[in-house]
Amino acid sequence: MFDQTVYCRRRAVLKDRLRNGLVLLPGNSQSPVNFADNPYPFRQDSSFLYYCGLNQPDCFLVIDIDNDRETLYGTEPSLNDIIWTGPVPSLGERAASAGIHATDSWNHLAVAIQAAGADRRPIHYLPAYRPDQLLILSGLMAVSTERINTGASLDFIRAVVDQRSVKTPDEITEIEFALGVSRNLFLTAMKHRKAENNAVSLAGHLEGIVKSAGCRFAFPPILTTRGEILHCQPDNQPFHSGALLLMDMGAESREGYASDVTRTVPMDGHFSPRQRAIYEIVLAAQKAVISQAKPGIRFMDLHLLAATTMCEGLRDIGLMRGAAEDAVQAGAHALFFPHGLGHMLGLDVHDMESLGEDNVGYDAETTRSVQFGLAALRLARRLEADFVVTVEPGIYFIPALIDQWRQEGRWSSFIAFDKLAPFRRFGGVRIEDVVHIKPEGGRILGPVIPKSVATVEAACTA
Ligand SMILES: [Mn+2]
Repeated sequence: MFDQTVYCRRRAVLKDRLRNGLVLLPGNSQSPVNFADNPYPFRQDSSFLYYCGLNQPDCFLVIDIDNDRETLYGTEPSLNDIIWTGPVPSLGERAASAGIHATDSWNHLAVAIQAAGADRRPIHYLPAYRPDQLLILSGLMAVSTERINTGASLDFIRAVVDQRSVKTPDEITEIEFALGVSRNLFLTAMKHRKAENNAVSLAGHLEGIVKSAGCRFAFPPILTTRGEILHCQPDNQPFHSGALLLMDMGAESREGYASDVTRTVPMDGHFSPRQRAIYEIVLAAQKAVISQAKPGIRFMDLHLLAATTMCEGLRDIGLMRGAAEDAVQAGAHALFFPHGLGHMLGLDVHDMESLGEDNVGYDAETTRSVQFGLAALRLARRLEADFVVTVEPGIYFIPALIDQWRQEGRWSSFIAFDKLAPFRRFGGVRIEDVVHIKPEGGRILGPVIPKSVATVEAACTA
């Protein structure tokens, strides 16, 4: 964890912002696989990590703003715990490492919350996303599990979003560490893609790299020669030779910071002319966006810039026609680019998504479009200095979508449907980097991972 002063400062900012009431911050519990003593790997709640850095299960932080008191609730290790798991720090020692001076038994938590409720003081909590959190909060607040999340505090959500959106140098260092591990993943995958030759084997090979670095995957990796299936699940079917291998993955640092990179590489080591043409269009869009990214610009406008750049490229190779701006305005580009340009990244790969995508990526000025494609954009609001976002345009050939639009005659003035037949087994290309928004512009974080046609081909044939 970071130095305790980091967490004290973050909590002080939160208290200033919320001004009064009781703040509830439950940590996560172990999640059983098939019985309680056989849990999934533990992952702490990201907001809990942000405000106190403690990475043990079954902790609950209560901040009493009115009385300026912070209390960590939990259970003292028993003799039995020590017999089975060895010496563990006491609750007080854990709290002290986060700059928290009071601790209390989990059994007293309900009483403290009920007392605040009886005094009609505001009780702030975030929406729960795990069933056990939902049950705990529901019990403590005496509100049904169906209604508990509707009572989540919007003031608290907004305060957390404002704080966590702006990354400090310590956090950037963590993200860059994760990206360093991710670079090893990509170089290894480029080298061993043929020897492993299916997603399950390749993922297993890569997981060893992540674990040896003391990390984990920030999300299940996507490794597929069917890139047009956006979240293709790994299987043991051989990769298609001659196809493009789309790899979207990232390590998570030991402190919980994510990384998220996508590269698309030729299985055979060299791009075919058709693959290269599409690849260069996506790359041009990604570079155009990164060169324009800076504080004050709306991410929605960067998404539209990516779409326009790709429509121009597709027009140049005969797959689209007409003015690119008109095609984008109509939404015709979404046949090839049906997802959003990117998202915030931090302690979560889709940072703070559990607080509600609209609370993170949209605001009073920028509301969500209902247009197919644009509606999937997770982040649209104006960027600010020290935001960290992904930039991940892509072009896909999705036969079911092409067939449906063609049948409906949808945007046939912009799309050359008769030229798409040779692309039905093309798959997709996506190129993604993590970008730090600095006052002077966007900076790609982490060490360089091969991206140009020449460097990708070199890494794939080394
Ligand atoms: Mn991403």
